[in-house]
Amino acid sequence: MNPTTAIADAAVEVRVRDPRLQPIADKVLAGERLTFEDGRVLYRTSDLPAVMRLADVVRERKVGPKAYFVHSLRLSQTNVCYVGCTFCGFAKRFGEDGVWDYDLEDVWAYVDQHWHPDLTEIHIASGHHPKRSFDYYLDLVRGLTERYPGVQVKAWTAAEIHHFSKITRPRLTYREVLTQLKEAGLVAMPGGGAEIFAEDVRRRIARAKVTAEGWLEVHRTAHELEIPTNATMLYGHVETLDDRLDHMDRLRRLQDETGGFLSFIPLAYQPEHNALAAELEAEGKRVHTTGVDDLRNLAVARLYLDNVPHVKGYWIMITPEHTQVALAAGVSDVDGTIKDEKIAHASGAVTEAGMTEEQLVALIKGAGRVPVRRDALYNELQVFA
Ligand code: V47
Repeated sequence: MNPTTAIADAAVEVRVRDPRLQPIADKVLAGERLTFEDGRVLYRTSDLPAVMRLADVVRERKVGPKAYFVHSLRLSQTNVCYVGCTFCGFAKRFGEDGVWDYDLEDVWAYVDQHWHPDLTEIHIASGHHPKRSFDYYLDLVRGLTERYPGVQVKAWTAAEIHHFSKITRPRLTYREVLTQLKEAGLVAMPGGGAEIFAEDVRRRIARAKVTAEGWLEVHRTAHELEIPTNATMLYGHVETLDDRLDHMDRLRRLQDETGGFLSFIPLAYQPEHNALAAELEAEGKRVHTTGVDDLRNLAVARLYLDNVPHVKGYWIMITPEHTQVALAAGVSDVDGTIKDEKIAHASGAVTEAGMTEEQLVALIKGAGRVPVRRDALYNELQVFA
């Protein structure tokens, strides 16, 4: 190991023990873009503290001392899904135990049951239902928007938008589907369904889902229609580190084109009650992501995705404790109250299904940051100075 090298600009100093990190640190401090090869070094260096510190510098430059959360409700109007992604423990078929499939009245009753006066976001993600028509989804968005004024509907992953396009006759384009959803009240889109873009992995874990190109095209179209979106990456299963970089690289290129991504959310694979977990178990490879991998992955994302405003630590999948530490590794957003998470918990997530605002504020303050309650579009609603 070379002697410690201090790299400084006017405001910050980052100590680097691995000499391979030195040119990368120089670039980060100069605000220059990192290459794929730089990403490989970041994923492999043993000097994780320096990687985290560099990511923290980038975060600080983007948002200062603030860390964001949203008062949000998760809504999955159904878990009926026939796509068969092997990492998923959430999907059910008709007639199976634990299946649900809400009519619109059930959706309103669900929201009423979980209602909170500070709620500003309903985040919807569900399954690819083989029988519901596109009109049902339009009525759902319209109904939520009319019934709960002030609440923003952030709905459906690109995979579901692709599904809506497939079920319409004559078939609607992504642009037509999104235009109609926007007219019905859709404000933003979540980032799910991205999984891993690399074709060989996608074929193994999400064979019948929208392709990587399709996912990116849906988001490109949403951005063109001024619907901001998020992006996720499912990691910690059978992908390689290069696959992760390739995934982020494709997102970075799209963001260069459109600027429509608000936030990037790495999703740590939850390895229980799903087919992939059983496959990995049989190969003796079923493991949960480690805290070190979670932190490194978030830090690399912050450094690589220089054009995305926020990196989100998803406490549901990496625990509130790791999320708090992640606020020192590039994370500027901790998602939100959520209240009733179903997808990760169907695959064994050990966290609660929701957190209170008080808990989130304490989590952020405990990391030395200023909590900011935001809406789905990152408008600041309350600063907890
Ligand atoms: O689309 C499914 C993933 C996503 C598992 O946009 C799994 O703000 C890990 O998209 N292990 C839903 N992941 C969650 C999601 C999300 C979460 C937080 C914030 C945002 C946002 C979006 O979860 C699915 C799928 O990609 N998923 N099963 C599993 N076993």
